[in-house]
Amino acid sequence: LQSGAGRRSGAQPPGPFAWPIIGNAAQMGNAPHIYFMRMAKKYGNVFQIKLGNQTVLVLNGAAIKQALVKQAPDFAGRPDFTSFRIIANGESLAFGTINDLWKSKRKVAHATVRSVSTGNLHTKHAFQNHIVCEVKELLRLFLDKTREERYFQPMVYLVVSTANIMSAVCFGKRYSYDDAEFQQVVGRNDQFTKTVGAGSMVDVMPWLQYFPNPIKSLFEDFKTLNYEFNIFIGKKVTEHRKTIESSTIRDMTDALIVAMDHIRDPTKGVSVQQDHVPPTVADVFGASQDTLSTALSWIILILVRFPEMQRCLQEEVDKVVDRESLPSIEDQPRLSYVMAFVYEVMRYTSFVPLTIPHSTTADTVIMGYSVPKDRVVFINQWSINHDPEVWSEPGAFQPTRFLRPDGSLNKDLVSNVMIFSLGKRRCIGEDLSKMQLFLFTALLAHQCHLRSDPAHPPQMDYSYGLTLKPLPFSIEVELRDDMSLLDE
Ligand code: HJJ
Repeated sequence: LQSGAGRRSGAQPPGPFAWPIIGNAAQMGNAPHIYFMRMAKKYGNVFQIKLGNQTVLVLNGAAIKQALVKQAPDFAGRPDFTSFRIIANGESLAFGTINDLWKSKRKVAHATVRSVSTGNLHTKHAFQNHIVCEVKELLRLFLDKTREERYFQPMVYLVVSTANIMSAVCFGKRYSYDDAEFQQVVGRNDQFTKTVGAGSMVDVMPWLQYFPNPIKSLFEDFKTLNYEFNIFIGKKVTEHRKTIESSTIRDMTDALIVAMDHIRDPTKGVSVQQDHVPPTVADVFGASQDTLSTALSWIILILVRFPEMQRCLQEEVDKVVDRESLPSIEDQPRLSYVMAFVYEVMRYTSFVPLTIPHSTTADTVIMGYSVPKDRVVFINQWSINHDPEVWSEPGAFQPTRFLRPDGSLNKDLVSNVMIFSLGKRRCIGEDLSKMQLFLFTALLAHQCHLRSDPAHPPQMDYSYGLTLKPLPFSIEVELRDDMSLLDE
């Protein structure tokens, strides 16, 4: 009756020897997902480690779908981490615990994100328009920087650029590249990502925040950035509430106000119902600008590192789109190589190597091992994207692995890439992200050549956090045509 995944109590998961006080923290080093790959080879897809005095269950490969999909309710919790309590004052949907109120809010958040992006043909075109406008601004800036400095670092501009796309969607406003307030709000993704990534020191050894040390100061910076981020979002929501007319929804904040004010927390009295809008806007705006700027920086890094990829992309885009128009969502079915490239960037970089940490909501059993309630669970997405049983040469960058012999996109194979998680906690921005990455890549290939600085060839190294960020690198940009569509 029972498979390996039954509910019968089983043995403790195996795992490496843990040192006193720090446990396995030192072995994880600055690439925990790689350490976990090694441990999975030795102990199997389910094993446990110790971080500080906390036991952490690590799931790899096939165990991930089993936990997040087949045993979804048991594995949908979030640990009560020190850093998670700071984000949106502990009201974040993405980092918060699961309950009935959470389920209603997630449903509304998901529907609202769709309603301003990929919901229907009309919203898709409005969203596309925001993206195209912002890519034009970005290319103008890239050309200016190339003229002024020749080689420049693109990362900060990519952050402002993706934040602007979501600012247009969320608030109906874009900011200039040198707006100091906006830079302050969106310019500290490194601190955010390092503090909330799986294995973050302050979460596994909370006592570190109580005496002077580098982890304490990182955490202090994290608190400041969240405080200022919340003020920025709070102001936006207040302005919107003052001027909203429910007959004309201007942007996502308006849409969320209309949709979320009906939601009641049954555990609270009528007079103390919270405003659910600010934390939801913070999650959508924060998550999209951090993850999409990271994705774009990897795309650009790979384009300059492998110039032949640029040529392949341009060849396909040139077959489908003429010089008098720009690539659009209608072209997507015929731009299979562009989509294959985007999927290969997601697979190869796996720039969200581990999901936001989960926790168990009940005593349970996975693959024959018993796991108690409230166990911290790390989900190693990297292990799926680099599994040699699934991918030939997983360490090689090969977009064509996703193409069928007739050149069409292999839909079955792309669904094996895991970067948006699975199950009850899966990303609500997946469709939005894929559309944005497709357009960005197609527009870049159609409009320009990118080259790296030969004095500083691009590295594939990264800094670890919730998202893996490439190390700083420099590029130059040249338009493909003198007659530019950018002037229109
Ligand atoms: C932020 C960067 C922030 C929030 C939210 C409230 C929802 C990469 C993966 C998921 C992203 C998860 C989410 C992040 C929320 C940021 C982000 C920043 C302040 C925030 C798996 O994003 O610098 O500040 O406050």
